This record gives sequence, C-alpha cells and structure tokens, in this order.
Amino acid sequence: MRILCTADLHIGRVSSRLREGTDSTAFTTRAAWLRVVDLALTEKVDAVAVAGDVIDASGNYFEAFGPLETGLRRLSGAGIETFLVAGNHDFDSLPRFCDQFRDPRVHLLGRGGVWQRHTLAREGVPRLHIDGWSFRAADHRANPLLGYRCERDATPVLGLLHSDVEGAYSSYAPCSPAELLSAGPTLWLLGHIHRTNQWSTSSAIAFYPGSPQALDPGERGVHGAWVIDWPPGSPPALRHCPLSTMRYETLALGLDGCDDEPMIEAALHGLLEEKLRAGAAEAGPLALLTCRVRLQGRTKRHSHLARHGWPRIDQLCRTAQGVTAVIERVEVDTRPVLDLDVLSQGTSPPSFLARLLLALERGENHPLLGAAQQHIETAFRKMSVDGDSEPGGEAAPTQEIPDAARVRALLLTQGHRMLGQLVDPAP
Ligand SMILES: [Mn+2]
Repeated sequence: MRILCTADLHIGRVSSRLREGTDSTAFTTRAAWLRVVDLALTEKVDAVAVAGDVIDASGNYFEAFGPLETGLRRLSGAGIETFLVAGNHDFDSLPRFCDQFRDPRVHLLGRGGVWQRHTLAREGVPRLHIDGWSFRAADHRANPLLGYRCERDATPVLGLLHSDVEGAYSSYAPCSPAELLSAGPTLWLLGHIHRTNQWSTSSAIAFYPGSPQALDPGERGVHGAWVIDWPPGSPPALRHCPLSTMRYETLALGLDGCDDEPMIEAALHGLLEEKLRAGAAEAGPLALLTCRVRLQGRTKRHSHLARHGWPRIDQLCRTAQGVTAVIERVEVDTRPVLDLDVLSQGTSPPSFLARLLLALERGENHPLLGAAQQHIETAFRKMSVDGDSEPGGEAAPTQEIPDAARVRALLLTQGHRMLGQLVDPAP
C-alpha cells in the first residue's frame, strides 16, 4: 500500500506577507492542492488521505468547488481512492461539496461526528481499514476518542482525525498523544496544527503532516505532503515531500565584532546566500523565502540598531536559482560592547542594571523573574488563547504563554536596551 497523507489545505487562502505587487497565483492553496494531486499521480499511490480543513471557510465553497472537482476526478480516473474527514473550518462546506460531487472513489468519513470505517481491498483481499471522524460544528469541546472503539483483525488500521492534540482545554476536538497511540490504529493522520509533528511507540505512530502550503510566519520550515509506504506485515514508512512555494524562516544573525554598517550588511548577505543555496538544493517548488531576521551578539552599533532598527531592509531581495529571499521583519536583540563586570562595580544606575543583567545571564533565580512571569501570564490570560486568533494560524507559537526561559530572554533584551540608553544616551 502506498498512501499520500495531507491536511489543512485551507483552499481559499493565500500565503501571507507577500509583498505588494507579487503575483499571488503561485502562492494560493488552490495551486497547492493541484500539486498534491500531481504528487499522488507521480508516486502512483493507492490512496490519498486528507485530515480536514480542506476548504478554508463556508464563504470559500464556490471558489474551492472547481479545483476540488478537477483534482478528485484526476485521482479517481487514475484508480486512486480519496478519504476525507471534515475539520472545524469545513465542517459544513466539505459535506456540501461531497453531496454534489459524487464519485465511488471519494469517501467522506465520520459525517456528523460518528466514527466510520471504510475497508480498502485489492483483488477482493482487505488491505487497509480507514477509520475517520468529522466535525459537525465549528467547535467540539469533547474528546472525539470517547466515542471510538477500534475493531482489530489482521488488516492494518489508519485513523483519520482533525484534532487539537495536546490542547487539553481546546474547543477543537482535543485528545492526547498517549490516547491516540493506545487507541488501536497503527497510524494516525491528524489535522489542525499546521506544522509537522510526530509521536510514536514501538507499535503506533500519530502525526501532523502540516499544511502543504506554508500560510504565515508561524508556519516555519519545509511544508509539503507525506508519502507512506506500508507493505503487508511491516510498519509504515513515512517520507516528507516538499510542496510549498513559500517558506518562512526565522534567522539568527550573529553580529559579534561587526561594528559598522558594511560589516553588518556583509553578514546578512552571507546568511541569505547560505539559505538560498539550501533552498535551491531542496527538491520541490520553493520560490520565496520570507525571512524574519533576529540580530544578536555584541556590537558597537547596538544603540543605533536598538533606536532605529534597520531602515528599508524590507526592500532587499536576493534571488538565486529560482528562489527569492526577502526580509519580512528585523528583531534587534544585540548587546552593547560593555564590560558588565567592570560596570557592575559602581553604585550608579548603570552599575545596578549591570549587576541585574549579570545575574540573569548566569541563570540566577532573581526575584524580578517571578514578578515578570506573573505579569506576562496575567496579560496572556486576558487575551483569547483558544484556537484561531490569527485566521487559520491555529496554535501559532506567538500565542503560547512564555515560559521561564523566554521571560529571562525578554528581560535580558530589554535590560541591555536600557543599559545601552543609559551609557550612550540618544543625542
Ligand atoms: Mn482546524
């Protein structure tokens, strides 16, 4: 058996942060879906499995209809079976589509939130059970596994589920990795979280394939679909195939010893060239590398950077072998060139601040840490922390409450910025 696994296509959306004037056609999820179909055909898979959020929203129903019909008909024409479940974004639109587009090789499983099994057979011999469950509303606070009982026989089982795994209090069908891995199926294909992730035991694997097209800067790294080779009597083997035309990256640029503008620029160009080489070497249709650059290290330009940032750097673009790199945002996390040990000897405000920064850098448990953590947690709890705060950017990393290490890093960044201002005040 060979199965193409994907989820979270969100047809109707376009990768975010495209520069004005960029032709967005190549960055649509519609186009990504057709690349998924092409991959299924070239890999000659037996089946395609999609774990929900195929259509972005009810309002994208008409837009999605044509590409879905075209793609599914090509798959069906090649003898490939497609299995779908509905997620929180397409709980209504995907069943509506399947009511109109009827094809004996296209199966929507678990309609109305009731677990359903389809058995895929070859020459009359059952080869794979596919168990699936679909959302019946835009949210579902209960654990979907509560209603699941896996019937086991000699045939392997693939589970298909759109769920917020590890989101214990989530509104999106929460369950835990441990529950999935002990529920019965050998392999779980999951949807909802757009970054790839995997849990396994010696006898089961549960994984998020990630969105085939990277949609916003929260979805860093390589995005694509997975081809699973699953010979009878053997465990499934997973292979990631890059399909996204966009990649978002956060790049750390070390500026130690880069004390003037030309040196800083040279360091940036070196980093971009390296990333472009890596991007071009990777198989797949990558066209755009959208970079968030974090400036780090000790530099004499610290105060200047902290005060002014890096004006017009967002206008830079570099292209090599069909891949273009652009800068989406610059974060300044540099340090002034100061000897904190010497500075900390005095009694002035900078000396006091230097002692605090040294304590934080040494990892000491300073009382300021606990207070800052409390303030930050209070602020986060006032915000909505549940699900889709950025449209479709489910569980984006920016929405997680910072842990102790992150709070320490935030205090260090702000402390160094303050110290830079104190010892080298703005003119
Ligand atoms: Mn979802």
